Amino acid sequence: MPDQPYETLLHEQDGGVATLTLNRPDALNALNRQLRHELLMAVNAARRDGATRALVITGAGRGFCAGADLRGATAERQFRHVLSTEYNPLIEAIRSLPKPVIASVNGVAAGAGVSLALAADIVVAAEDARFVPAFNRIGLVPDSGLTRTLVRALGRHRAFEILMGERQLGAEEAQRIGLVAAVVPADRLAAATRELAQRLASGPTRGIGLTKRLLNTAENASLGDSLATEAALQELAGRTEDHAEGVAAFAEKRDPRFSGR
Ligand code: T3D
Repeated sequence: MPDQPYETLLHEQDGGVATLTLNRPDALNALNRQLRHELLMAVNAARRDGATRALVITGAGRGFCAGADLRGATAERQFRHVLSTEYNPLIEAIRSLPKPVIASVNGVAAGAGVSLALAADIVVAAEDARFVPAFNRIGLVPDSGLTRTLVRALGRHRAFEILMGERQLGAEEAQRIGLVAAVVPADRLAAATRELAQRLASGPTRGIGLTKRLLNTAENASLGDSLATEAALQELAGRTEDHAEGVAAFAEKRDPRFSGR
């Protein structure tokens, strides 16, 4: 594979960490068809690549992602088709990726850019990052999973207030309400993201992937179904080399060295 197989996306591999940088900075990394396609290809490539044990998504320049590319937008757009075939598969690919996904929000996230950031498993943001739902400012409804994410995280009243853009949602408030895990000075974002990603990439990858599956299931499941799925996936996690290594490390009073197997 060439070093840079994409045109609107930069791919960087550092040990077990793959970083995808949305690279249309002049448009604040707005999602045109090509970027949507390349992002989906890259997430699927990370799924297949056994060496990748954590995925970072970030933006080039001063923005994370301004949502759908509005340049040349017309009323004739096929919204349902584009959402079903491009945005939704991307969100599902991120949520179901059996590896941790970190959104490193380096500036403004708007519209589907907010949905993209919050589809990640953990969000780290620069102090000057902001989350602008933006949909209703152009007469659209939230999409790419944002209504579900916000209602579950915040309840419907707060979700409504945020979706109406009643106030700017800055990084610190996003952290306070639980959407963002950490807020760091802009010049520390890359390093803080790298540290977190490397830590996650050296974890028990299969167990982490199974944990994601459990969280996805738990969002909809009854207690009985959750308990049964936990038991079934524990059977899988309990047979990994990383579980054996974790137990051995405990007995030997040392840090575990997880291989991801
Ligand atoms: O059709 C479908 O794909 C359906 C799916 C829809 C999902 C959605 O995401 S709908 C929501 C779409 N996004 C927006 O409505 C956000 C539009 N942008 C903004 O509101 C503002 O740009 C921001 C709040 C994000 C940032 O504001 P600010 O003042 O920091 O930057 P700016 O000056 O507005 O933008 C900088 C440049 O980026 C500017 O280009 P220029 O004039 O310097 O050449 C601007 O046009 C460009 N840009 C920003 N957002 C977009 C964009 N270009 C294309 N598409 C954008 N979404």
